[in-house]
Amino acid sequence: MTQLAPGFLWGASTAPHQIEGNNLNSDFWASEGRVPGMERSGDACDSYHRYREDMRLLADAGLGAYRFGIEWARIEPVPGLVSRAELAHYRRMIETAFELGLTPVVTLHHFTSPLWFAQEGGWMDDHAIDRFRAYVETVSPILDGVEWVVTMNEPNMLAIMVYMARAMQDQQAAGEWQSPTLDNEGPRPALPAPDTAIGERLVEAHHAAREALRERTGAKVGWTVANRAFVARPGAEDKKRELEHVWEDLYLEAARGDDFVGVQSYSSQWVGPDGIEPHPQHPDNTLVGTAYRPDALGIAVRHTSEVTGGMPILVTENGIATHDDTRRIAYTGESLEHLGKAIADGVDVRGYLHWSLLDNYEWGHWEPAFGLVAVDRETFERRPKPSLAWLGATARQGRI
Ligand code: IFM
Repeated sequence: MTQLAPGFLWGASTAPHQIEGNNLNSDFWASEGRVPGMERSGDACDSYHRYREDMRLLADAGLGAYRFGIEWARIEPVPGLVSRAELAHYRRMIETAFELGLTPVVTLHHFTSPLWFAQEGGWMDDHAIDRFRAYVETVSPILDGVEWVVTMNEPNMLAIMVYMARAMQDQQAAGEWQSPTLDNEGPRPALPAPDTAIGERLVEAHHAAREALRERTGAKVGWTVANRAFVARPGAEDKKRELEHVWEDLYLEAARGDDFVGVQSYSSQWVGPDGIEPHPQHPDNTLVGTAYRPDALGIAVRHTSEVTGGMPILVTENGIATHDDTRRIAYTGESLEHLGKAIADGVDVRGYLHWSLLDNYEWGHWEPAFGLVAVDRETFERRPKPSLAWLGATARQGRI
């Protein structure tokens, strides 16, 4: 058993576009209507209106932290026009979290941008950094009292999304949409690795946002990185290091100087001399096609700690896409065992936030169910699964 430090955060994560519904002014909403094979987010889980109910479920289960996001496209629906009503909406969310005894972990950018920003040229446009920094400055006042702020979610996956969006625009990519968060190995065509030039631009944006937040808030600032938990076959260590650089280390190195780094882990991937090995079809594979690998979380936090020089880590996402909640509990329990061992070995982990609180919109797909709570998509009724109470009980033990 590993005893956890007092104040260790236990909770769950969400993202605005995936749960709020009707994110009408965002780039992703626009692409949902255009790209074949993409399901629409629509009303999503209607969390824009039902956030109090969501937070209450979490608090009542005994969990103490909630990661949610602010949607840039709502705050600034057209360039320079700030919606005071939307700022007030997100401030109400933060205050609701305080009122319910939840520590808010607030993400400022989770894959989606305003449509106008994308049309202007997106992240590679000359104005991108100034635009993002201005948005961060605009939301800073409503972050009063918030201790944990994530500037950007999974910049490494965002780099792939931005690249894919450009390729689709240039008609270079044909065929059906497939979210980059779905497994890219196996029978599907391989995803491009994160584009390094886009990645470097996102690093610049993160550093600009960090500076703006430090000047205006007392929050701990960091960003979250999707971890592939690469494991080398004998003789493939160099290949693994090469892949790690492009997939995650570029982003982890850029986190040095932050107050914390977010680790997001779901599965692991073998690396052979020729690169990432597709893993075979298997009945244990998850609904997003990834292998069942709860050991990934241990690999991810150890690697992150090594590359960042022992920075404080928040597990900002870990979970499994399955309709079988018993399997979710088994996966999460095993993941936590690996996390506990890493903590016992000295990795500085400050919290565990499960992905996700709700069954939500998985970037073009509704089938993958990551939630501790099911949501009726017509009535929006929330139906907590046994895993919610299980995670709450685990949290109350204060040890792993
Ligand atoms: O749903 C996503 C989330 O938006 C980013 N991290 C991975 C999750 C599951 O694929």
